[in-house]
Amino acid sequence: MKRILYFLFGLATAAYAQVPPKPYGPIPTQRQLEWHDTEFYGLIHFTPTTYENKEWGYGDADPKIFNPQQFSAEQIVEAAKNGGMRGIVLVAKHHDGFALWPTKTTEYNISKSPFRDGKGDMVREFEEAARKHGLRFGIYCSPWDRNSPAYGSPQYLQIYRDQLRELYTGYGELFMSWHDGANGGDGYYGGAREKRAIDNTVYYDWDNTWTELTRKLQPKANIFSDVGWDVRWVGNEKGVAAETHWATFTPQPPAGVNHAVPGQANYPESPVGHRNGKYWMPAECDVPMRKGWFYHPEEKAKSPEELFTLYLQSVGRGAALDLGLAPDTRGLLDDGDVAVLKALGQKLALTFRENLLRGANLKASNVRGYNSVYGTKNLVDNRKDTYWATDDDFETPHLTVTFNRPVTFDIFDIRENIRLGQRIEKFTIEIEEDGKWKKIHEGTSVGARRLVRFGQPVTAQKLRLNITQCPAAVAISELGLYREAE
Ligand code: FUL
Ligand code: CA
Repeated sequence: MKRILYFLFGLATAAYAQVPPKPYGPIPTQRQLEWHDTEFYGLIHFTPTTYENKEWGYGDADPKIFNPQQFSAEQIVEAAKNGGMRGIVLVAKHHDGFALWPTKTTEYNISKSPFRDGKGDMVREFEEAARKHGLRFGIYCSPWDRNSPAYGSPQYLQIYRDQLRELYTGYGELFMSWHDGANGGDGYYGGAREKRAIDNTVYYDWDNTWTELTRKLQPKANIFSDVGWDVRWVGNEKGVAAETHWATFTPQPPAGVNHAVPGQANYPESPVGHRNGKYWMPAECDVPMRKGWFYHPEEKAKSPEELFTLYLQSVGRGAALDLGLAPDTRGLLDDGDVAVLKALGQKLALTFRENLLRGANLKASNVRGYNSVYGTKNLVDNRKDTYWATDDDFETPHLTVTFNRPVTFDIFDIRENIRLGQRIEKFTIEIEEDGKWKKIHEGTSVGARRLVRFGQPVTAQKLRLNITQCPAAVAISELGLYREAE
């Protein structure tokens, strides 16, 4: 009898030990998971507006001024790649309405410019360069169009949708469809030169555009806007998420509308998100590398150090960094910008080259079902699908790290297995000093990634991670300890 009981108990634990933790709250789709992996990408603004030295073209610039004689998508994409970016979003049409591809939808397009004798397609050139260098490609097609005579009428919506259709069908798989909330105002509008107001809660009919076009033609494209369907705007153009960043969010529809629409949601909560929000809708942190989104000769690039800090405050908070790149009138990135990107890329690569935790002893206070499938070795195998998990009733475990000898570090890296949702709410990091535990950090949300910068080098032989608040079993994919490169 006893043996049978033991046997049954054994079977039950073995079965339980195979069961992964249940997801907590909303979880990312496959397309969002791939977006999280992209982490850091670029946003390129280059239109006749560049030649006017403006930020918002009025829509009346002569296409003849768009004459980038040395244009090289290769140079720009390579610089982005050297900077550590994994994707490029091209502004295929900005508010000025000038299309960078030979569209059938408007005369106001690249074929009317001297570029490649009117036979050029810049969307194609960027797309090809991006794919050649292994970067993902996405597009931004501005809904506001200050050139179109039809803007403001129902006819324009048709034009805008046709533009999206051309972009969605002509340039391979897109990882993002970027839409901004800038809406209406004054413009050229085919010569009318007037102010046109639209009701952005209904005019663009986003539900149908995104359901009928984007989802069908580009199922891998993450829809971005201030309240996009996949990725939300962080609510500032500084490139930073809040210290606590929840990937979950509940958009609040404006009064009288039953769905939230872009251009409406400058919520104070956008940088933080909503704990236990209704949707998985992580933040994108966009910021130009220079002061403006377009190139202006008098402005200069942020330093590699500033950009590295922005990386820590965006990617390092479980969001993504979208860095604006501005080609100059030659059609190239400024040499100084190229050098800054190279320095940034080197700093990122050198900093994260060697995970000091590899080779250390990692001992957890609990491992799910005593099963090595969920053991701590998963924390340093450089794979997101393998993870350390605890039993369901074990929500506040700790993990003790012991090195052979004292090590010096200043960056801590932790990633949750977000396939199971965002779980951790609070954690602390301690080091052993003179035989006693000393707290060196208190943190909150983790999600896709949390990078902790200690501000000064810390030397220790023993370190402890305490998960102090978590509503479910812990599921951590990766841990790292690094030394910031000069
Ligand atoms: C905003 C636009 O109004 C700016 O011009 C720029 O394109 C920025 C990235 O998005 O909504
Ligand atoms: Ca892993």
